[in-house]
Amino acid sequence: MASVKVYGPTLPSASVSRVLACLIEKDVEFQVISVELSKGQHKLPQHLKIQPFGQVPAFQDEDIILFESRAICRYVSEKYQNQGNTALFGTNPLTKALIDQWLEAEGQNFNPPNSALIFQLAFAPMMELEQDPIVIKQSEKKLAKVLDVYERRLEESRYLAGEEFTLADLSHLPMTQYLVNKTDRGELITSRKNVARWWGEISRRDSWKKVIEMQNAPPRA
Ligand SMILES: N[C@@H](CCC(=O)N[C@@H](CS)C(=O)NCC(=O)O)C(=O)O
Repeated sequence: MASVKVYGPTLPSASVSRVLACLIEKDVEFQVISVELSKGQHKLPQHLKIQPFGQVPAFQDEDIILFESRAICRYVSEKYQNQGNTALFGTNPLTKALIDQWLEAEGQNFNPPNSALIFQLAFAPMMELEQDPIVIKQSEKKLAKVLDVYERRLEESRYLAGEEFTLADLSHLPMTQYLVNKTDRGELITSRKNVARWWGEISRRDSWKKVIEMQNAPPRA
């Protein structure tokens, strides 16, 4: 089997990390093709052909080209259904629907306030931009409400979509990692008993540890 290609930067990128974690869970061989954001390579015509919005990741499996990290993860899980973690995207219509439901919750409910908070607390200072205290307060409040829903859900089931680790959980890894490790608001996760237990379990998976190792590896020449 030829290896699939992920186009992404050497620096950590949440959307690229989501795809890499999925490929590792599914035991799919891959190579990362360097697209350096700092050099504007994601805006070059050759990259726009595979990611028309000028972002990373883009993904190639032989003659198939895809963008959007969550769509790539769904494709990888279906195409390589019988290898690696076979429960990742469910095995029947109901489990698939439950996984999709929580994947949507991640993209629509969790990610917007979480990304806004991370941008304000971690990236704005690095980029020497002024922080906006109103955005910080509102995002924290919104995220807390979302996590209260997660807390109730995770009281009744081990993982978001049921008793198995699935794409729904995996999709939360990159941005929760940022919240816990790159901001001083990790308590939003650790102060909620079931969310904290869930985060502990999913972040200790071998697949995620490998992604972190790749992120910490010295940049390629
Ligand atoms: N919804 C997209 C988001 C992609 C995205 O925001 N990528 C960031 C890196 S994590 C990027 O390319 N940023 C550079 C830019 O937008 O110019 C996905 O999940 O693939």
